[in-house]
Amino acid sequence: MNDMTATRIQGLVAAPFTPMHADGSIHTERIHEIVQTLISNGIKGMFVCGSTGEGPSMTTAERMEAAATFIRAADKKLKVFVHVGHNSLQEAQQLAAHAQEHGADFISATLPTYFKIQTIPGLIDSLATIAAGAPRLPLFYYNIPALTGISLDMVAFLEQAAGKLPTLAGIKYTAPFMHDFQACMHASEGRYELLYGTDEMLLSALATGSHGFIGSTYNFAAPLYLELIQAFNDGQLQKAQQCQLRSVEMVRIIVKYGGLRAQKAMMRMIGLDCGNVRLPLQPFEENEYISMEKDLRAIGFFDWCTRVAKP
Ligand code: MN9
Repeated sequence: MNDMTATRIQGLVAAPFTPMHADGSIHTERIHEIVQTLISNGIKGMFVCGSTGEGPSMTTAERMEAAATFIRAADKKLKVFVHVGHNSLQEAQQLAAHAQEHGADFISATLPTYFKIQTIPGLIDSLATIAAGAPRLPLFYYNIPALTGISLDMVAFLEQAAGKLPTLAGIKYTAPFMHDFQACMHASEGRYELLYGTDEMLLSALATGSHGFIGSTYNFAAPLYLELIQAFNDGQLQKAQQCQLRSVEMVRIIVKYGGLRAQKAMMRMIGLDCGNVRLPLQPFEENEYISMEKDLRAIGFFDWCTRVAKP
């Protein structure tokens, strides 16, 4: 482990939704309340402008404004990861520089998804271009093959990156390949930090020995996952399994209603309205809202969902 990675994340990092007004513009004033709610629900960090935050749908100026506002609102009480991935590596580099200048703790990046990277040296060189914008910030490569269509061998990447990417701290790993995730934890003499990103498989990741998790559902179901982690640490495997099953049932409902668009609507259900998704994601309709709320009630969601911090 190098100096850059000396502080390892223990616990949950939420990927907040970017709150939006009805016209799609960013609801900057709502960000403070979102951050306070994460803090009061035991969350350790935030991953801003990622998939959940609709970063790829935002302009560079909007991303900078949202990131700066989240960082200010966190006021050092949460670790802040700023996602800077962009189809233009130069824009990504500028986003990285902005994140460093505004006090982010980490940067993370996917790579361009239009012209996809084909080789590990190409991946390393592209990440180096982004990292040049923020030479003081640890960098996490964001591996999410289901969305990027990029699925290079992450073990080989970590083995080859050592020495070539001095700020590389690890990978935000969002894929169900648990054996590969575990191998990454031990690649390059265990130098790198692996943060797991498939919330409905958190228990499986715990079983591999991991202890840092980044995801969308920690925005609205943090108590459930904290109970899961506690049960696992106390050796109460059956209880941990029950908690995970609830998460699996919840994610099945989320998937039924279209994934991210449905999750953003769930924030309004818990009392912290983040508005609708913007195009190209399909706006959530009122009739879907009523029907999904009924489905969530049936699995007891409102008994173990996040409690909103009232100012
Ligand atoms: O990376 C998120 N993945 C996507 C994190 O956005 C594709 C996850 O937190 C999922 O939203 C979550 C529900 O499937 O596991």
